[in-house]
Amino acid sequence: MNNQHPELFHRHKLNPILTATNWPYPVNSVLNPGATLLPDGNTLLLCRVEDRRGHSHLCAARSTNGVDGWQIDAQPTLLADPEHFPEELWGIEDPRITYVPELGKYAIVYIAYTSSGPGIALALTEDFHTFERYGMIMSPEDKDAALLPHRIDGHWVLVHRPVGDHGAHMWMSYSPDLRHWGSHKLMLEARQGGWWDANKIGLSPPPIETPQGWLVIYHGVRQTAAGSLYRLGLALFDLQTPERCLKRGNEWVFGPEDPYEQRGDVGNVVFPCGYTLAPDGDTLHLYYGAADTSIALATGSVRAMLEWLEQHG
Ligand code: BMA
Repeated sequence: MNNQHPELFHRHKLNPILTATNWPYPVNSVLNPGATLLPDGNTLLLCRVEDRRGHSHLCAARSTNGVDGWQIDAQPTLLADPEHFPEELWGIEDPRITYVPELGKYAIVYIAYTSSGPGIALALTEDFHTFERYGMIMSPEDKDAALLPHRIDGHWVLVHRPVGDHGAHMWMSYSPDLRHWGSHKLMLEARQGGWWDANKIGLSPPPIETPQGWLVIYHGVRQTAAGSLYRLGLALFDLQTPERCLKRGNEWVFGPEDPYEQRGDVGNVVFPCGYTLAPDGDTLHLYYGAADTSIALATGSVRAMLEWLEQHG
């Protein structure tokens, strides 16, 4: 480390843990994976895979330790289906996985790239082999979305990031049936001016439910003369009224520092879409896309993140 900041996340020494060369079929890049622990204890990553047309699909990789020995599906696991879902014309991207006990299923919230820009789509699955597609649930331009794992006051809750004339901020919307969404609430605004998270922010992995509140790892995008710089920050939200922000850190906690994060198809990007929580309930494995080219792993402690927010929030 070249500075004295307390580091909340520790990069795995095998990083990047997955690259295009690991894939069983020809691909350009692998990035931005959703993640979950399966009932057998294995880690499943649902990776965004970009082909040489520039279009993405999703492909599952499974590992017993969440680090190496990945078993990658021999074929794409979930392809865009523009014939039935014209909204998926230019591919599907950036999945966030939430296990929903009430349904006994995983909800996969992903980006459908339409001819009018990116919007948000939903699919449910029990096994990551067959999928129940709900199609698009938020129209463009909208990204960076995940479902909370249970209803609040009878309604499902979606975090998402619509883009408007006044910036790109995080919102929450509510639904009785996962299909019809309303009661939109502003959740967290991008800051302005010189801040690291000025003008454009978005959810990174799904919120983490803790006794203190929903712990949210979000990304901030800084525009510089050299291009965009994607970094991560922390915020905490009320358990019962999840759009209510309790604390927000002023400083970023993770950013592109290693060569595989700084160089690639889109340099200076760390972009997590998923995590797994170890059986100790504290050790977090954060899986992130590095420079839109490969997949990397960093570990952290939920307790340490909450303590950091106490001091820096
Ligand atoms: C965001 C998303 C991510 C991507 C990032 C950097 O807007 O498209 O998929 O990793 O830009 O290119």
